[in-house]
Amino acid sequence: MKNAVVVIPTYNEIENIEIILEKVFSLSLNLDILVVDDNSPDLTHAKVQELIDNKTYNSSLNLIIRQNKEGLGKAYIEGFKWCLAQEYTYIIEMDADLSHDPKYIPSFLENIKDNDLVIGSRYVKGGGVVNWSMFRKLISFGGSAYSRIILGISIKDVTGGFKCFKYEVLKSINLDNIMSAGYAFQIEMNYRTLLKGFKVKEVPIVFEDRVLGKSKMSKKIFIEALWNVLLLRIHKKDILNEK
Ligand SMILES: Nc1nc2c(ncn2[C@@H]2O[C@H](COP(=O)(O)OP(=O)(O)O)[C@@H](O)[C@H]2O)c(=O)[nH]1
Ligand SMILES: [Mg+2]
Repeated sequence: MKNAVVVIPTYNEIENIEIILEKVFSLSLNLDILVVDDNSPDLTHAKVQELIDNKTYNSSLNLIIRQNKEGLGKAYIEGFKWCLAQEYTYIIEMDADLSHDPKYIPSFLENIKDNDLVIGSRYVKGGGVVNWSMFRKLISFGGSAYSRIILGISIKDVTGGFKCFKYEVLKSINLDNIMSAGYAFQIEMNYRTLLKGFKVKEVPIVFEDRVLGKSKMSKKIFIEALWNVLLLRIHKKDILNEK
């Protein structure tokens, strides 16, 4: 088994990609990185390919280019399948836009030893949000509360995208059955992890809104999340019986 990999989905992150890669690799933690790009028109993937070709990070940097923009969930599923095939013990998810500070990765890797999923959480003691609009705070906090109530779970930050899975968790979830393409993906992965009986821990992170590039949040993604939480609850039994 290999050690740990950080999966970073990208869509038009040309201003951020080099900075985030440098920050993660400068932790010197024996981590690999997989960038999953949905054929970004701003050529984020070409920048990554250039760094691979120049061997800037030896062989630690990897890239998957997908044909079309299909949402963060689909990008992660393809990335996770690659990580499982490569047999990484720990698989970390992280945004490219510098909202997730890599300085928390050591605490994730420490906590994952006794847990199966570690979630970087804005809503536990010590966590927080910096520079987000009132509107985004409301969607995020409200979305977590809504999911908690409908799904009957106790995770405080259900929608966050900075987390660390053990290999066994991703291996046990049937990734082809994931319904959510947008940000509901995060909720769905948490729910499926809990239903499998795995141990989940939240560790505090301070999330900072992006300075460069644009958010891909949309009304469609928001509605999918509301709807899919209900679908997940309705299909709870099927998910429990899934192989
Ligand atoms: N590959 C891929 N990445 C995406 C897609 N949508 C968003 N992302 C990436 O997912 C991460 C989170 O997206 P972002 O727009 O920052 O979401 P926000 O922080 O909730 O506003 C960023 O790294 C995006 O580039 C997509 O459709 N495909
Ligand atoms: Mg963001």
